[in-house]
Amino acid sequence: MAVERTLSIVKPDAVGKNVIGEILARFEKAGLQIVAAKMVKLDEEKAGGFYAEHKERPFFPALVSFMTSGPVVVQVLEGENAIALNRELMGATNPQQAAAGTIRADFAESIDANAVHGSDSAASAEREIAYFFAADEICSR
Ligand code: RTP
Ligand code: MG
Repeated sequence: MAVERTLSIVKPDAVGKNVIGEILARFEKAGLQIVAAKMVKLDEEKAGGFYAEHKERPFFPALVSFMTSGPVVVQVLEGENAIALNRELMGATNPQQAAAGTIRADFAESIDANAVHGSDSAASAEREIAYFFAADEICSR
């Protein structure tokens, strides 16, 4: 397995619940390293551009509205198999279908307010990391 990087976002609902640390601890305990991190308040343009692949979907306006409703914590996670490992730790998009012990099962309220984002492929990870971080803001250890 290769060392990969993936983009993770602690979404506004989880920031509002004060569980940023609990979520980041799960990544570290699973062997992923946080190699970049920042808290930002997204505006409509930044959130809409991030989720551009969903632009035509009926849930897009609600998604943008939710993602701009409060600050988020954006991170780059690095480690073996980081992209799939993070998706496993997150659990299914709809928390009602998320496996027990996953981040979404434990912290998410609904399919709209679902605590975390994680890149879904190597191509997405590359685009999403560059969308939020300059190369010199990422510190591999
Ligand atoms: P994310 O991109 O946020 O990590 O979530 P994901 O890969 O698990 O799900 P994705 O299909 O990429 O959808 C992005 C976000 O849009 C909302 N969504 N709502 N009502 C619906 O049918 C629906 N489908 C997706 C979710 O909040 C999801 O996280
Ligand atoms: Mg997605």
